[in-house]
Amino acid sequence: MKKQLCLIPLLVILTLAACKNSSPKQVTQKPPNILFIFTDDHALQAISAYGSNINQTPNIDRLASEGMLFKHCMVTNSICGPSRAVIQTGKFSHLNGFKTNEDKFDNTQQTFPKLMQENGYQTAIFGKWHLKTEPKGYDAWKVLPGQGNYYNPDFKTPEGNEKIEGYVTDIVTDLSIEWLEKQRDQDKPFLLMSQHKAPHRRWLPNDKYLTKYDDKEIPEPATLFDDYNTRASGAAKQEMEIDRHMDLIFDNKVLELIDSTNLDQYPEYKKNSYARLNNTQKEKWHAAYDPKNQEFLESDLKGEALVKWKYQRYIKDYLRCVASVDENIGRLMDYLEKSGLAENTIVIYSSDQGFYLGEHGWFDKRWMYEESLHMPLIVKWPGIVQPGTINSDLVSNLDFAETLLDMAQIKIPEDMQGESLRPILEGNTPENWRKSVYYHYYEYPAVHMVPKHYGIRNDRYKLIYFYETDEWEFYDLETDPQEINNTYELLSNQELIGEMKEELKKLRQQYQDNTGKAV
Ligand code: SGN
Ligand code: CA
Repeated sequence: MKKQLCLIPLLVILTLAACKNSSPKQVTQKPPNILFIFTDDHALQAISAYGSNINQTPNIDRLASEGMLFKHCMVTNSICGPSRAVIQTGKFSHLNGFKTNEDKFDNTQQTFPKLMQENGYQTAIFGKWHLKTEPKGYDAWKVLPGQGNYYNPDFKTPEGNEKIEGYVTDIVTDLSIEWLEKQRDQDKPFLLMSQHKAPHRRWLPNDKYLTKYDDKEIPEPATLFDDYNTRASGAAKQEMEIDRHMDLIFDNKVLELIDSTNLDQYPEYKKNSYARLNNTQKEKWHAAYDPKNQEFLESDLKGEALVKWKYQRYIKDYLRCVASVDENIGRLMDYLEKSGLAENTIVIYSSDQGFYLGEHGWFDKRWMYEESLHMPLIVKWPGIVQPGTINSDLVSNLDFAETLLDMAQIKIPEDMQGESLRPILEGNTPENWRKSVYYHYYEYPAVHMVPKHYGIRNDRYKLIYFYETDEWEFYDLETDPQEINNTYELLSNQELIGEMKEELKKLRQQYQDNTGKAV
């Protein structure tokens, strides 16, 4: 108790003296707890609160009805490790040093959990981390090595490795609840980051959901058979098509196709995915997939019909993984209610980037197009956020570190590059709020072969520069929300494009990005 009493006056002073955006009137009596629930590759198109036409997420919707849903939260670099590094540091990839999944996070640098820890918060992280070096700034942590596994996963802990039997989404929640209930210091406010592997590729659902949607046909996206006609050259050269690159064995789980001719191609799958299941889990797996696979093999599908089948198998497994996420968000919210913590706990839901659920014929992310640029962001803040609000401002994962520090009434360092979302959460978007976001993707050549690019998006238009081939794309999101008409060459767009190039130059300067070719 004593420690907490000391913390409050200190936080008040810090708030009055130095917060970038907040006003002193909002200082609460007790610093709030923060529960940050984060997933991997969860697209807005699969969340009913975002208007999904293919999925129901009752618990995420419940969170949205109690908080604020951000329609336009955008990632600065649509890939896992880089998105997480931006969140930790509040700085773009070129400054935090983690530009691609191949990089290693410099864990000696300033991060928001370290600052929270130094300012009296108790901090913990469980689940997916993906920054390679050990988590720093956390009083407690158990993280998945690399991508982690869905079934019976291993965890890295300060005490060494630990294998936990069960399904990863349930386990991450179990670890989170256990820490809240039994391990944390009850006298301190907390930051708990509960970070899921799901619904990352290769989409292994919990055994209880293996037959969910079996009796349904999931609607296809309008651009499943995109021909990439108007685009720069990269779109046709990528390797993320359901048609050509989604693997019937790896991804679609037709294990019957493994035979002596291809056995060597699948050792990793055998080792890390299906092979990790215990006998009971395998039995359920076979009971669910074998009959469906038989039917598929007998139908001998080709061409478009095969793509349609692969899409159904893919999307159903993806949504089954999301079902576990939604269920576990409900479990955590119930726990907060039951324990009396809900009243002073901010709950945030987000995911490292968006994902293609068949749009443009794709799975995966990386591009600056809408589906992978957007991240879900929902914030419940009792007493501050008006329940059930929808916000349309342009916000970003670049803002998370500053927002969380501001929520905790901790001074925001000058060198962070985002903005605190606190005024927006209070219902007062500042007049000078950003009018455009800046994006830069670097991982090429690499898996899925998406070329390097940077660009700018405002509330209506998007300009993308594939600088290694010197190609541009320009989209009007109002008249072409699916981004199928690149109108960069159109004469009538030239003035607007010129203005956006100027703005792009300014943003690169403002954010100190000298990487890639100049505009
Ligand atoms: C793995 C996946 C890719 C995925 C990257 C990055 N292949 O390599 O499909 O793009 O991770 O994902 S898999 O065969 O292992 O599933 S990220 O979310 O971690 O950035
Ligand atoms: Ca991801």
